[in-house]
Amino acid sequence: MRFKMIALALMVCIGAMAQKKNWNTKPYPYNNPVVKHMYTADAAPHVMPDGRVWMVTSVDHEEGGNYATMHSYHTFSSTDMVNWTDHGEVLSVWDVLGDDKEPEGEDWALWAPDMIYRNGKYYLYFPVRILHKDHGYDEKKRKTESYIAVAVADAPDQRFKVINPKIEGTRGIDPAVFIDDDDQPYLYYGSHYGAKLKENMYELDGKPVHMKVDDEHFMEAIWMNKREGKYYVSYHAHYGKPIDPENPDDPNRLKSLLNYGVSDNPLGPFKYGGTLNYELGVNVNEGPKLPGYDYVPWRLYQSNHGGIVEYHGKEYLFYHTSALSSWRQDEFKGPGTWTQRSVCIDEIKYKPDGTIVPVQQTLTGVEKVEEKQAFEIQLNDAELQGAKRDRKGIVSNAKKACLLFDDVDLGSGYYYFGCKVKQAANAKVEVRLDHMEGLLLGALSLSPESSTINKGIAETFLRGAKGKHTLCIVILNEEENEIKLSDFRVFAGNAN
Ligand code: FUB
Repeated sequence: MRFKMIALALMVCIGAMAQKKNWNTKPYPYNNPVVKHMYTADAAPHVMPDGRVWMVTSVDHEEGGNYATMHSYHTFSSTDMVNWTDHGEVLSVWDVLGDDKEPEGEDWALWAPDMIYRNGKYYLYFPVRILHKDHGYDEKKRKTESYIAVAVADAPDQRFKVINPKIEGTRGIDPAVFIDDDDQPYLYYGSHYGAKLKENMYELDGKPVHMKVDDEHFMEAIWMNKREGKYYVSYHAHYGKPIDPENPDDPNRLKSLLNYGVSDNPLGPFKYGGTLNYELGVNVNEGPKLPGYDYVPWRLYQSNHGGIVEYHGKEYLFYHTSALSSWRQDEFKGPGTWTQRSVCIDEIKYKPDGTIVPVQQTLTGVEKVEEKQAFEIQLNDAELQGAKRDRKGIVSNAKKACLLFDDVDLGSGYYYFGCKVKQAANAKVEVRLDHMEGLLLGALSLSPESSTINKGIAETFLRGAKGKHTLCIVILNEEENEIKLSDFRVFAGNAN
């Protein structure tokens, strides 16, 4: 037995380092991972204005294996969480370098990205990770450099164009972008950093905050999720004790989890909440077990990267495993290697007190989402408080005005609100549930330029817009300049 354990530990270690060939062409027999024709990692999911869930992913390769060969991003979209369309490569390292060459002695790679919609544009945030080869690949001596860059496109399936090759003030990898209900965008990255983004979305607004997360295992891969008014930061937590060949299942052994913390503030401090996702391949009930053991062949201790999205009443964790490459390499007969990862999706469940139940990793994946509601709700004839109607829309110069739309059926979720800005000024437009002080679902920040930006169309993401309600559009207009708005829409309730 002792010999068997030592042999297994060695197999796992050697397996994790060596590059195995992916020779097995048999169709992969399970639903998770969701993309099977290529290797995808580091998924970042969001609901976009077309009502689909989009994710941008890093790409792992058949050859090369090591993370220094990660050079591009793909986007994928789905209407049901099960079937995913590959929209192809949207950015590569060559778009960043501007020509076909890496500078002498440097090895450039693009790691975990994120993508978000704002004011008619899609912004792709990505880390540039440069390995200086002066000391070869000697782990201890080599120098690496990393920072965050931004690219922009008019649609999430188009080629992105770099608009800021290095966001000043950033250092580190794994950017995640989050827009709060008051319309303030935030960028998270590296180990513990969070910062406000300027309205232009490609510069930090002030100094980054070194966020307090009370978990000594915090490592990287921040994701921000807001639920019922609380900010949930989740991240890759690394436990560093090496595997003891005498005790390979020691719970304190080298491993990677996703843990989370909770706060009332998007920049923390965060109180440790627990584990969101166990080690990859652990806690999997179904499927094959490694011969002679009670765990799956792709149980791996390295890297764990998550993204969370709410879609029509359920929350989903996007993470990656190497189940697919393990199948291609050994048909599940030996331990998987950490060479290629693939995106999996499973449901997140909460306890009534708001704590997260660690995700049950599955091979079957999640149930199909089937929505029958209309794509768009056209809003007509609001009751006006502090505003009046003219031929072109709603006009107001009051400090605070309110448009009340009765009986709006938001069903299982409508994800965007929009309107036309005919005459603009510095003001805030808030979308609230039921009344002027009701739950804030989203907001628009208007400026004198808003009537020309995105052809005057202003849009915001709505968080938590479901069920039948009165919708209250509050116009906060401190300077009391005249504002004219029209064509109010609530949309993305179904896939376009
Ligand atoms: O995929 C490359 C790197 O591995 C990511 O940036 C990390 O989060 C880890 O997943």
